[in-house]
Amino acid sequence: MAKQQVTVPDIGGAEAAEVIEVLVAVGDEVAVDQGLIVLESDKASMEIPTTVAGTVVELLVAEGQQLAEGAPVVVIEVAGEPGQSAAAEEAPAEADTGVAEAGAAESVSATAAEPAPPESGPAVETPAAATPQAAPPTASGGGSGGVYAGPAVRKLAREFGVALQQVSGSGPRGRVLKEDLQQFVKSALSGKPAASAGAGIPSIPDVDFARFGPVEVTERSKLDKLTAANMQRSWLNVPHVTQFDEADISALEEFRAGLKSEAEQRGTRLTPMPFILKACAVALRDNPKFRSSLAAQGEQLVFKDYIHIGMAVDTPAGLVVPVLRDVDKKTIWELAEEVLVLAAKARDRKLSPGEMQGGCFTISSLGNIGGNGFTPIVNAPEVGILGVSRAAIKPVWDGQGFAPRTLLPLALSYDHRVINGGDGGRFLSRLVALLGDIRQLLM
Ligand code: CAO
Repeated sequence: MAKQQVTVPDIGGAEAAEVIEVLVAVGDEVAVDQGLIVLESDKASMEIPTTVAGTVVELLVAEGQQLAEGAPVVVIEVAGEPGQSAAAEEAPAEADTGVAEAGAAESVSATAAEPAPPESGPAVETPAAATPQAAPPTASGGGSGGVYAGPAVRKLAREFGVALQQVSGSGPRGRVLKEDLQQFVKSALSGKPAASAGAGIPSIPDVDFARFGPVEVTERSKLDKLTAANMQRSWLNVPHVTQFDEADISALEEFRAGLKSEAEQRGTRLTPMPFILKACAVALRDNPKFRSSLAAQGEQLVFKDYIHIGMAVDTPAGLVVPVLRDVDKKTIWELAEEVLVLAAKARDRKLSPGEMQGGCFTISSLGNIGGNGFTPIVNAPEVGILGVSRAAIKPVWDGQGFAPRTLLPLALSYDHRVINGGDGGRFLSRLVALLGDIRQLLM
């Protein structure tokens, strides 16, 4: 089998460029156009592809080396029948075949072409044959494996000594952008916690509202500021989808009304919330993805074998989310009591940190306040949240006429990285069925 040496093509006028990533190893099978190394000059980073297919038998470069046009990169034992395998040989009109003897190996270099600017174009774009490519962001190398980032960002991270896993990426598919890295370094230097992903987005400028009329300025509570940061982090990181439906809770409401005096005797209050919690527990049991969380930079899903549900509570100090544990194992009366206790504790600011941790899913009910729908923000790293609005009696066609039914509007938001529309539809339909016929909660 013939051996051929692949050399560095014209790299867009740069005298020399640094090898910032070696993409192949000895023994690797490579196809035509597959990237061999990533070079970075002052102007651009570019992937140097092979013009021949075969097996890498010699690696002639190392990271950190400066390479100029014509420098040898690898020796490839060409695949296929001798004499007919090299793409460069078969397309001499397109490729600069500038063949030179290098030991037993012929030398081929990639076509001279203007390198694209770094980080341009989608990472999956098919490269033009035998042309230095603007290097796509990779998820390997540089001690930051699993992180999606371009070579320029990787280089900068190396220079700063930053492990890219620590940086939240605000680019497409969570890619770490230069701005994310800059923000991370800035935060680290200032001693403040790293800003949320999206640090690269333009900020909204401060406006002097007093120019337009009298104003009053107040300091925001710690809780308010924490909630704001959490909301922004979730909103920027999680691709949200929200699905809507209405549950016919006429029978549930009748049942609940019948239990009013028993609730009084027990010294408690029975709102729709315990039933909604129980219905969610059954739907979560049956749809495990809704009780999962992403881990290892999106490489893994952690499925939780417990059903703890957070409940958003509106308090004068701000929003808090206590977590009811093992909802699937508790009775409606136990849940009713726990809702009252946790809501009271939340309003009195008596919740311990432990009582606000460990949720798999959240319910946010504005049923006592009003509105017929809203799109709740997922409480990341959870992947789903149910928004409950105010039930109302509406005419519903029963096949013969319109009948008054009590309908409860539900909005299910979820993380589309984990849950697709089918999963979401199944979860919500199950909830609607469970709340429409609460006997099913026993099954
Ligand atoms: N439709 C119609 N009525 C409803 C209802 C609904 N979906 N949900 C509750 N109600 C009724 C209750 O039945 C109760 O009336 P009765 O005593 O006559 O039965 C009344 O509204 C008040 O209920 P409640 O709010 O005190 O109790 P709850 O169990 O429904 O909810 C809690 C508890 C803590 C979730 C709620 O008080 C709360 O704080 N909700 C706000 C959550 C929030 O802010 N979410 C937004 C987060 S994002 O900013």
